[in-house]
Amino acid sequence: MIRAQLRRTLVALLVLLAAPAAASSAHAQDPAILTVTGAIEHTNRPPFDAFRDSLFGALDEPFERAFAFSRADLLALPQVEITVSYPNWPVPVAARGPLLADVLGEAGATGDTVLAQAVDGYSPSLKLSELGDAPAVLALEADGTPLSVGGRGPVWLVYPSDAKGGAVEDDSGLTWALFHLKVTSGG
Ligand SMILES: Nc1nc2c(c(=O)[nH]1)N[C@H]1C(S)=C(S)[C@@H](COP(=O)(O)O)O[C@H]1N2
Ligand SMILES: [Mo]
Repeated sequence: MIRAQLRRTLVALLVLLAAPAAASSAHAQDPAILTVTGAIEHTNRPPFDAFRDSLFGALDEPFERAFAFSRADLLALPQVEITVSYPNWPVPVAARGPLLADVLGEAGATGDTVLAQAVDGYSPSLKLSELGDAPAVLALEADGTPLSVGGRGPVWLVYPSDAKGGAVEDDSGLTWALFHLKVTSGG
């Protein structure tokens, strides 16, 4: 009687202990959707592999040091929402996700220049000092809807239209379908 009760209690305890472990190992199975490479202090994956890292290879972006983020990793960082409008947009957009600075911080980025590369090869270079205090968000969501691959996702780099000081004509530089941030110093 007492043994059976003890066994039930032990089973319940084990289930409780196992639950968080199961949840975090599920996260570990998530694919990387954004990889930071280059001048970074922290790494969480091996260097470029020509067979496995085929998009990096096709875009001629091999790397030694890399830190990969799953969607869950990006959602685990503080989320910021900025409402942004550009002259060529029909309506303002509320973009939500972690700050670029926080993602670069996680990877221990040491450089000031970031190549923001998309799956279609679009890859503008961004000088972090030019952004000043303006928030740059790695948006996972726009107007409450997750960004899809095929749309602006999986990640869309968004910063306000006046971020770099002068007037802008359009949203060039706001990389959609972003998958790679390459950090360099200077250049
Ligand atoms: N992945 C990706 N992001 C991109 C571009 C692109 O070609 N590919 N074009 C940029 C430019 S030049 C502009 S003006 C805006 C809007 O371009 P779009 O209308 O082609 O989205 O997206 C920016 N982000
Ligand atoms: Mo453009």
